[in-house]
Amino acid sequence: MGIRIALAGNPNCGKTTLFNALTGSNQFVGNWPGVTVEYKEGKYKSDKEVTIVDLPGIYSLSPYTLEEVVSRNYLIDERPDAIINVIDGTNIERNLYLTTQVVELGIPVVIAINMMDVVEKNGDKINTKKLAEEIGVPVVEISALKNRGLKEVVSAAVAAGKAALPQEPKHRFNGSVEHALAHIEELCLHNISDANIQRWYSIKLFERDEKIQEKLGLSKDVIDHIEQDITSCEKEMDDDAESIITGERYNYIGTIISGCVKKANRGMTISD
Ligand code: BGO
Repeated sequence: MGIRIALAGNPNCGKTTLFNALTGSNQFVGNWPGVTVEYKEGKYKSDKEVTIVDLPGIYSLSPYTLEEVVSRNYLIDERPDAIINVIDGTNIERNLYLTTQVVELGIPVVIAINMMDVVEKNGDKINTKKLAEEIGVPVVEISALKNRGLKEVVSAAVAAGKAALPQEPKHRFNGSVEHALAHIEELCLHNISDANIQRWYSIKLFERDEKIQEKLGLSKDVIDHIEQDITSCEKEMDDDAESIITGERYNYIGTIISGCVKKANRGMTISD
């Protein structure tokens, strides 16, 4: 049985370089139905049972750009067997913002920290073991350009996909957000066919994502109920729902970075 692995990551993280290295000349390039965003699919050159899908480069799974909508629709509708979340190792902090969202989809994720050749040249240190523990998914160091770690990352993704055990995201929001999310799940998500994706949907509904309200076909009554949960949380936290979620993601990333990444001191030192 074939395995489908999607590559997801920020623009410029090296996704195209990785995709080309994995698929060689076995690629198909097209457009997503109805939109001009490019679509790339190819067979993994060392195992034709493995299909690699290159998703558009994105910073978030929000509904604000065409690329974001195409990528997230692919992930939630097509449900690949696993996701390789490609991260630019020289810019981990910014790249982890997408990671915090991708791990909520309930699809097995493997993080590929790319550009390790540059990270090492810069003298920076990334504690990948700790990073894997903190986020709750396997982490593999790679260099797409130097062909390093590529077999390892595909093997990890194939294993995760075959095991079909989506990792439970480690991150939890503030108590009052979690309370609202639990209410939202109970109200309208308990009977969707794939239970693993409930958390992601509940967060999107908390953020008042209209595309998701529509997709789930929620009645006005249900939307009004959800609105009560959101506004009471907003009052309690004195902020709007989207900013609450974004702020908490950045706080979480801050703690991960301070525990797992050590940048070499490249600042000027003044000596006598
Ligand atoms: C240019 N290591 C290094 N050192 N560079 C890498 C690696 C890696 O592991 N992986 C990718 N790159 P894309 P998206 C470039 O094109 O795959 C480089 O958007 C240049 N081009 O070669 O395009 C890669 O698909 C001139 O760099 O990313 C590319 O995710 C000077 O990262 C860039 C320097 O990779 C983005 C670099 C004319």
